[in-house]
Amino acid sequence: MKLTGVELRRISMPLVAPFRTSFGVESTRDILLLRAVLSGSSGPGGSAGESEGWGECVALSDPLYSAEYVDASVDVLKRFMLPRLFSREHVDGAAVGPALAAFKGHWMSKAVIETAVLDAELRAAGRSFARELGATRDRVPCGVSVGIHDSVGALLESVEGYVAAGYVRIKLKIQPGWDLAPVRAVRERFGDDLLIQVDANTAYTLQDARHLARLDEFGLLLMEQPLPEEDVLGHAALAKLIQTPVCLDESITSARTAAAAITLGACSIINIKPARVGGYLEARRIHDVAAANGIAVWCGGMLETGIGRAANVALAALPGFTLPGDTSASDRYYKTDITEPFVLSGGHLDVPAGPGIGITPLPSELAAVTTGTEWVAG
Ligand code: NPQ
Ligand code: MG
Repeated sequence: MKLTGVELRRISMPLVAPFRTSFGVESTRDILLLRAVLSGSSGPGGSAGESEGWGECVALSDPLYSAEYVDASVDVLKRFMLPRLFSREHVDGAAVGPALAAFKGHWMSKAVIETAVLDAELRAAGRSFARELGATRDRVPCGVSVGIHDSVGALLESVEGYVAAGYVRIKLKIQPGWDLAPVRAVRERFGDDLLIQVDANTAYTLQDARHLARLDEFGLLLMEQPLPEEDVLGHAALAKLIQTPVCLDESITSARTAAAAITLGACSIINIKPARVGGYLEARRIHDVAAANGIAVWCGGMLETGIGRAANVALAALPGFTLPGDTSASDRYYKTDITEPFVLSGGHLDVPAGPGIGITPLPSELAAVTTGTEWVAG
């Protein structure tokens, strides 16, 4: 197959409520979607030898979660990544990572093009993304990420709604000044059986170890990324000082960094976000490394639309994903999704089973949120 062109489409998606984390608050997601067109395909899904696939770039508007941001993604794709792929006579999903390996970082940009090419390839072959990755389940249990609220009362009201909706695990965003009180309140209100974890998005330092140990009494599943991205050794030290299992998110950018973090004792659980590690194929390698080391993994989320969500749900169906992920239903974030919505049923989402990622944007919903499109010809 040859990559003949790519459509870069920007959409603006209003969130049902502002989402606040330790690094900022956002009420609208400005998202880059990528539609890859490949020729020379054969198989049930390919019409006239042409096939297309979709990917969603999870980069945020500002470089606050990680160094990446959405305008930079457009730039690096157009200027460096797409030309390199267009110059190849043969491109398929497995070839994208190696072809782009010389470019440092830019994991989210690498992930979006790899995913779109994989989707196109698998659609043409009539094979599902979930099967291709090695999924062993047809539905996955779902957790929800709950932002920092203005008051504990408002937080309890939000959590109440998510528990009523059926979410099997609650993740509370924390930061200095918003940690012990909200966690205690949620634990007291909903009882010891509720699965609760916290995510600090790098807001603490090792000096806070004694304070963070005060969360031990609440029986949390895990504490996600309390320290800076580069502070892997700090996490290893912290893990010895607290009872709550340490989980890494931002620090894990590849199977190699995952192996190092595990060896150093910096984490006993990993949040796998495919886009943060350059794509679903590297995500699967991290899953494999973790499984071989007895490390549990779960699938993170970046407030994806149905396009990104479909692929995440497929990954979350792999056997090593033994903890519920941030694979929430569409209505957790958006009143109207750009795909058929993902709806929670008994706390689970179904894994799409159709060819490729198994879902495509609905033309009218997509048009309604589109702020710009650009065709990049190969
Ligand atoms: C995390 N995601 O696990 C991220 C952080 C994140 C679901 O908690 C707008 C504002 C978009 C804040 C996407 C979840 C965001 C955001 C992701 C935070 O760390
Ligand atoms: Mg996180």
